[in-house]
Amino acid sequence: MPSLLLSLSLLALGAAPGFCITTNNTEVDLFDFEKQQFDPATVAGTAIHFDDGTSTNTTLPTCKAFPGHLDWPKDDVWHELATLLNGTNVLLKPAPASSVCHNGTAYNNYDAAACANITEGWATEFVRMDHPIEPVSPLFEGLTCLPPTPGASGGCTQGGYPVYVVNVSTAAHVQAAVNFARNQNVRLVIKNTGHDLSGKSLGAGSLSIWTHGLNNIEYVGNYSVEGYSGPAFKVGAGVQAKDILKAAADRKLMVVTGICDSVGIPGGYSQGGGHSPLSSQRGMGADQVLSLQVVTADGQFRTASPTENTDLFWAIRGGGGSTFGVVTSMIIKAFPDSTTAVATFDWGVRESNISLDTYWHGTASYFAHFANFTSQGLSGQFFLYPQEGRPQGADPDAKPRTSVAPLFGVGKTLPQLKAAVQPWLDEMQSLGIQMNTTWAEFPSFYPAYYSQLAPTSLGVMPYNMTYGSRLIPRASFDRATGLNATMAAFRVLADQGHMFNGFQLAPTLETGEPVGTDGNAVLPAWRDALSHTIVFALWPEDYSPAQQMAFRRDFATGSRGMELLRDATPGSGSYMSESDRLEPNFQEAFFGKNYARLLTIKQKYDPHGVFFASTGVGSEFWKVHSVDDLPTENGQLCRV
Ligand SMILES: Cc1cc2nc3c(=O)[nH]c(=O)nc-3n(C[C@H](O)[C@H](O)[C@H](O)COP(=O)(O)OP(=O)(O)OC[C@H]3O[C@@H](n4cnc5c(N)ncnc54)[C@H](O)[C@@H]3O)c2cc1C
Ligand SMILES: *[C@@H]1O[C@H](CO)[C@@H](O)[C@H](O)[C@H]1NC(C)=O
Ligand SMILES: *[C@@H]1O[C@H](CO)[C@@H](O)[C@H](O)[C@H]1NC(C)=O
Ligand SMILES: *[C@@H]1O[C@H](CO)[C@@H](O)[C@H](O)[C@H]1NC(C)=O
Ligand SMILES: *[C@@H]1O[C@H](CO)[C@@H](O)[C@H](O)[C@H]1NC(C)=O
Ligand SMILES: *[C@@H]1O[C@H](CO)[C@@H](O)[C@H](O)[C@H]1NC(C)=O
Ligand SMILES: *[C@@H]1O[C@H](CO)[C@@H](O)[C@H](O)[C@H]1NC(C)=O
Ligand SMILES: *[C@@H]1O[C@H](CO)[C@@H](O)[C@H](O)[C@H]1NC(C)=O
Ligand SMILES: *[C@@H]1O[C@H](CO)[C@@H](O)[C@H](O)[C@H]1NC(C)=O
Ligand SMILES: *[C@@H]1O[C@H](CO)[C@@H](O)[C@H](O)[C@H]1NC(C)=O
Ligand SMILES: *[C@@H]1O[C@H](CO)[C@@H](O)[C@H](O)[C@H]1NC(C)=O
Ligand SMILES: *[C@@H]1O[C@H](CO)[C@@H](O)[C@H](O)[C@H]1NC(C)=O
Ligand SMILES: CC(=O)N[C@H]1CO[C@H](CO)[C@@H](O)[C@@H]1O
Repeated sequence: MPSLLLSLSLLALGAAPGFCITTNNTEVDLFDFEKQQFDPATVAGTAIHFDDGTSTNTTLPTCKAFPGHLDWPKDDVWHELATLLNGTNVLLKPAPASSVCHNGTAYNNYDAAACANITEGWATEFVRMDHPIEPVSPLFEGLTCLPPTPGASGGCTQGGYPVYVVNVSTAAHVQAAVNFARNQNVRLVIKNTGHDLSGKSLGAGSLSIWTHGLNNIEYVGNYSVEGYSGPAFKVGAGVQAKDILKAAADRKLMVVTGICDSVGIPGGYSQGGGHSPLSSQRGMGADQVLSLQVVTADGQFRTASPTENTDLFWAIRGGGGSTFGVVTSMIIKAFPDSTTAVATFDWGVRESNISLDTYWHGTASYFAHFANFTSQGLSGQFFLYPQEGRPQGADPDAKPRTSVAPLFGVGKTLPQLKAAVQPWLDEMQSLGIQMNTTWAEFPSFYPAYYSQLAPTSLGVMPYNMTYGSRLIPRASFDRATGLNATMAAFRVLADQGHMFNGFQLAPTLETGEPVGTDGNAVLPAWRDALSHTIVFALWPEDYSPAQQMAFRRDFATGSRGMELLRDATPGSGSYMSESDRLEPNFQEAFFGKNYARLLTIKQKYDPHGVFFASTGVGSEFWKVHSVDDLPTENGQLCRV
């Protein structure tokens, strides 16, 4: 019987799916912290009662409650919440970190030594990563409480920071916060690491759910579900890239994370998309998710998977954070570790002693090879500096430089990586461009990653900087079609002094293989992209709010700003997690053809608008009435 022999030999090789120990989401236990849930019956009649859908009042309040207004919950109601949360250090009322730098404020906590510490550490991670409310982008808070550095205004107020924080350590805490915010009409935000580049982990007059403490990681062995069979990890909502990279490396595995090791994986990263040095081989962060647990706006703790709450499962994987619910954990794919080669390349007008035109021919040559590089599984990061040391404003003497830092050849030896890029190196040589180049090979991915990407240094974004991004599709880097137009656009932007930080990757559906019958909600433009390119623009520090807005609008939509890249990439989009809050037609740019379906799912699971994220799904129905009309979270949230 040949067929039996065949299957026996396959089993002997361990190749038959399902033969080795496999699990699926019905077999993976919840984390202990997820088993601690509120029973709706026990909290009926309290401030955190569940939404049983029986309310007959269809008139929704126009605005969220606001401190100082009559509708803001009284102290005894907050006290009731604290009691129901049943623990010390659960309901917090945190002051901004820099409040210690300001004498005579309502916080009354001026402390010169503590201020010196905050001031010194301000640009590093330590101030904000373990802080309940400090964000990576203070600009979107409203800059109401800064350490005494140039550009800082005096005084200190709560501004766009949340007022209360639930420091969650159980699913019950999450349920309580969601129910309380819904019942009391209080604005709800979620902070994980605070990396969001549009201030979406902030909100004036809000209650914040702080997920940083949910850092459990469990290896669940071989996981099997239609569309995936292989190793997997279950990760709590607070797990950061550095934690899971290490846990995976310890098991000779790799996982998809970004280039910054402090970004939270199940938070904004996996929910907004998630690009990675592994993306040309394994797709997006959202493609890794096999199943997840989430507390929805009605307070219910749910599983979303290919077989349960499938619409929610589709939407959360790419539809954006703080929109459909609070994720408490995800099960994500892992892959066998492999030899990894890395390289860096630098060339510049001054450094390589070449003409400006030669520089741009070389830079065009680099982009023209992205299709070939990514088809060989290479991913990379590049920087285009308009002029070293003087990034601000137009400069006729600009001496641009490009730095590829690094190019990853995951699964490649050094000779293989060299061979993969040799045609491009030959072209650079024939153009007469001398580059500084480094090469290295590592036995596994983890040391290769850290050889290039330092444990994160970037702790705070400059306050005088705006940015926008664009996904560059294949045709726009193809010499036969759009490359000239793309390079012309790049050049006009660089000539104005704008710096670029871009990524080379091809996270196609075939590489990502998301589970579920209809894939996931990742912006479709990602699937045809060869690059996600971010462009940064700095305004003079003494600009008034009106001047800032004029500058930012001009960059976002003026004819010499990001419009140039939109014109060079017709039909493409922009990565919501590293984007401009002023992006025009954000629904199309960040969600593409998925928008209508995402909005339907949003309205199904969150009919009362408990969750809100600026530029998120459904955000067009709301407006933050910010101080100075700047695009910040420093103001009351109202329906429009
Ligand atoms: C220095 C730096 C480097 C970066 N590098 C990369 C990169 O290489 N690749 C990449 O793709 N992106 C990168 N990003 C962007 C990053 O992915 C986004 O900022 C992402 O939103 C961060 O998610 P977070 O959960 O860590 O951050 P947060 O700011 O805490 O949260 C981001 C958003 O998700 C929501 N959210 C958080 N947790 C949950 C939850 N459990 N349930 C529901 N909603 C939640 C928040 O409310 C907020 O709207 C980088 C950002 C920075 C600042
Ligand atoms: C998972 O599957 C692989 C390949 O089928 C096998 O080598 C490995 O031992 C399995 N691991 C576990 C924990 O079952
Ligand atoms: C219905 O809700 C609105 C908005 O919150 C409120 O003003 C009104 O009093 C409510 N009506 C009833 C009958 O409760
Ligand atoms: C409150 O916490 C205490 C101590 O952790 C625990 O014994 C008790 O059961 C908790 N009560 C409720 C209602 O969760
Ligand atoms: C948040 O909760 C955790 C777990 O209970 C606790 O260890 C930590 O100290 C709390 N953080 C703050 C700032 O209170
Ligand atoms: C803080 O302000 C108070 C009142 O204005 C003043 O008396 C005190 O000297 C100030 N402290 C410092 C350290 O400046
Ligand atoms: C600030 O204080 C923290 C904790 O107290 C400490 O770990 C850190 O090193 C200090 N930083 C500086 C710059 O002094
Ligand atoms: C998951 O495992 C359960 C229990 O073994 C089984 O009944 C179910 O069919 C499996 N589901 C999938 C999608 O494999
Ligand atoms: C290479 O590095 C050297 C030393 O840092 C520097 O002087 C030179 O300008 C660099 N050349 C290029 C092309 O980057
Ligand atoms: C730079 O190039 C020019 C002409 O190509 C040459 O004359 C000059 O010597 C070079 N300078 C250096 C420092 O190499
Ligand atoms: C990439 O370029 C090399 C060298 O020109 C070529 O041999 C290879 O076929 C190309 N690969 C793809 C997928 O185009
Ligand atoms: C792009 O520009 C080059 C020279 O600048 C020209 O030879 C080529 O034909 C152009 N390609 C297209 C598709 O227009
Ligand atoms: C106030 C502020 O953030 N200023 C920054 C403006 O941008 C430059 C260039 O990144 C920074 O060096 C300044 O700190």
